[in-house]
Amino acid sequence: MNGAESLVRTLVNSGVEVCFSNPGTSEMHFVAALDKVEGMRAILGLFEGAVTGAADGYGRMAEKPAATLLHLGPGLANGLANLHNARRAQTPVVNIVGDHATYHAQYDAPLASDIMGFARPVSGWVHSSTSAKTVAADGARAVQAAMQPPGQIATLILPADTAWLEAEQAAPALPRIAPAAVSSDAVDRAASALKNGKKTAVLVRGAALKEKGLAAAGRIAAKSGARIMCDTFAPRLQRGAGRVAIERIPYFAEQIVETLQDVEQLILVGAKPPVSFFAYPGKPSWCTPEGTEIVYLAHQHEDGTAALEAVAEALGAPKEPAGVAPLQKPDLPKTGAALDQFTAGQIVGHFLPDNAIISDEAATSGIGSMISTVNAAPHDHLSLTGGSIGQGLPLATGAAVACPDRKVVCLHGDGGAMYTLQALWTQAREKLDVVNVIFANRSYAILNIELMRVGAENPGPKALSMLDLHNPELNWASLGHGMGVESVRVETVEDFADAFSSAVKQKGPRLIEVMI
Ligand SMILES: Cc1ncc(C[n+]2csc(CCOP(=O)(O)OP(=O)(O)O)c2C)c(N)n1
Repeated sequence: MNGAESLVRTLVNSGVEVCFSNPGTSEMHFVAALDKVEGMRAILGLFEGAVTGAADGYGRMAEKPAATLLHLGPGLANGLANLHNARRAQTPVVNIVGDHATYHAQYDAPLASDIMGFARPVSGWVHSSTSAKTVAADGARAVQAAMQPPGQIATLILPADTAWLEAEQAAPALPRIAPAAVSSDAVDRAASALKNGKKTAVLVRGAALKEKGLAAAGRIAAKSGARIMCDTFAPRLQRGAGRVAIERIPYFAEQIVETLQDVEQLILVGAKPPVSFFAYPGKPSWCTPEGTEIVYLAHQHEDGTAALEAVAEALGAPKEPAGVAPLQKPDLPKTGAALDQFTAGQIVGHFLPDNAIISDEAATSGIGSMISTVNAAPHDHLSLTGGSIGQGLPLATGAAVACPDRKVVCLHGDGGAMYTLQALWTQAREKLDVVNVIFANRSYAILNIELMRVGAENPGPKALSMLDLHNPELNWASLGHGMGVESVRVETVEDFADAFSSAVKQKGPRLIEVMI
């Protein structure tokens, strides 16, 4: 057995079942090992941003890492933006990055680069293997590191000779590190804060945004009247009918300030105090009102769900949570209504199948669907966690690999979707069950808003042309078709309702270009 095979066997032993790949010469032994070892699905992405974004979507839904296979420094660098988003989402990911053979490094061949330097800012754990005999142990440590709560990126650099030289054996899985229990002091502090009569908000992030944590938070709300909130961009939020509906913190600083103006106590569960996404001249960055008491109930590596349940018990909260969303699918828009994000959102909410997964990078077109899905069928909502656009299509791709029995709906701005549209090809090749809805406003619309907000005065034609996508017009139906995805363009609410309802009924990838 060579080092590469010992690594693939170790990854499988450690529960890694999928490798999203874009390999090159230095990864050929790893690629060859994929055929020798049972239990590792290999999925090709045609750009590394599609590979790393898919690993993020997979990890958010499977709650364990996929591996990526990336080609030296440049391959990793192409994937960095979506690794940045994955880091912000605290998704477990194991990157395997090939490198030149150890003895080749001295010659500074063309593909030599500072791989460590590329890897460090996004990785919680980085290691470069030094011997074929240690690669397996390194792989087991990488998986353990990726799974360390709350989840992080582990990057293992694999010099080509450590892959091709003789290894001894695969390594067994290392123990999983469980989320830490919160101290009883932290529970007591939060419970007494919730009893002191002050206006309180509980801000939740991480695994506690799944049904169980939300139910505990809803019980706390039922007893104490506290508001339950989540960040604007939560990695994964379970919502829709039967779930406790929680308030989402708005995007712009002044809206956050307004939302939080009455809050006297902010209890944090795996979350940080909200700040403005960007700084703007004359506007606050820190959005929690001055004097607000900040109480840490659970840190990110701790078990937020158990902490919320313990607080609910300590308060003597009723078993029934407050704020459970009833099933109330939105009506379809009236015939002849304009096709915009709100009518499109109604259609999405109306036809959304049970247990769907929404990958949301709809940008300025996202509010309509957020409103229309509060009381839609229960679903998971995945958002753009690190602000680096081009996440949505790959994320949907990875989520569909993780959850083959669930429909994935990807809602995307046309500008962001252009960054990683290669993910469509992977969806077609793997026959993944994704409905991609592209909001074709032919604009970087959010930047038109930001241009005004930052106080850049009198934008001229050059400035405005930097935010405009009209010339030439993208044709998403053709782009999707060209990558093997059945695609259609719609211009009316009737056509979108037809296209979306038929796409969710069938299996396999579809693309709908919504002209708004
Ligand atoms: C990697 C990266 N590059 C550039 C940006 C800056 N940026 C933010 S939003 C945006 C345009 C988004 O356009 P689109 O997806 O069409 O959504 P819209 O704003 O039109 O709703 C750009 C270029 C970014 N956030 N990330």
